[in-house]
Amino acid sequence: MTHAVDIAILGAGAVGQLICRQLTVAGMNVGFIGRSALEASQQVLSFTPLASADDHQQIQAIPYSVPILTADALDNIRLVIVCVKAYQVLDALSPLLKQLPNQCHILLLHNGMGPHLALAPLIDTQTNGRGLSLGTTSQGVLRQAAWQIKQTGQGLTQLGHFTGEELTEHYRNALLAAIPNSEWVDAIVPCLWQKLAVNAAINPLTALYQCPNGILAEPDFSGMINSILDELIMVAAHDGVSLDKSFLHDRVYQVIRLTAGNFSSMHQDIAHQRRTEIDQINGYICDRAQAHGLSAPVNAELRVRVKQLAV
Ligand code: KPL
Repeated sequence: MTHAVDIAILGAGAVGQLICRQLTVAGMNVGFIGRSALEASQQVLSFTPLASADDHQQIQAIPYSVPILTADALDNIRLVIVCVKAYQVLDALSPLLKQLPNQCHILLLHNGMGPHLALAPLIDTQTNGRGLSLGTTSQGVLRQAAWQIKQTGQGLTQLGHFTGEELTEHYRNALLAAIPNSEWVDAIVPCLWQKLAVNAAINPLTALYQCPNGILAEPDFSGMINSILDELIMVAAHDGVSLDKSFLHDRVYQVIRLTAGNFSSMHQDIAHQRRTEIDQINGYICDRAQAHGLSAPVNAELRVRVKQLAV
């Protein structure tokens, strides 16, 4: 017996495809929301798992197929996982809100912060029972071709409620069972700020200095990284989130060590002349500073410099 697809993924980038693979393997009925009615109704994807230390043979790519859903066929969807870039969230999701059933829950899973603030008022909790959860993942994954990804690292995934109706226990348990090293946290916003700190420190510096993450361990960068974190901690405190400097500092340097050979997503965006997420990373710190009548000059300068690179 085939079951109707009830989990939809919006955004078939590296993270979207990884989550899709993990939910498929766990037996969930998952599909991608297509960009046009002309797309195939099934898409063949390729997933290469992470090699373990005991794997002496070459790891084989695994082909599998997933339904592509059109925007007019979303009646059975109960959970949408949004994995597009942060700057695409509102444009991609807003037109779908009226097509999705009222009881459909939305989970945002992207780098950077910001879209949740604009989206929250659109999630009309009183009348339609919709809810919004947020998440962050540090799983390493590389997109090798349009529908081909390779897992490159393990990492923590944190999910939690933000506003409106809570995600039902059924879907919460399904997500936690499917995504390795994942947890449901009581307060997700501080977790997003912690991840933002990692991206705010690593991404613009690797993009500006055209280097892999590991180079940032050199002492030349420590003053800059400290200033980025100090401003972020000050702004987060005005947003009601208290962050510990030594914890954040350790976390940034741990990621620099663990991903030393990798090029950050912002470095890759610049290298491929794609739009970056600077507005949702260091830019978010500046925007929240401004909302509180403050300034974050170091993050503001990085925002300007990265934008200059992108033209
Ligand atoms: O998330 C990342 C990114 O590149 O966007 C880090 C953690 C910095 C790893 O490269």
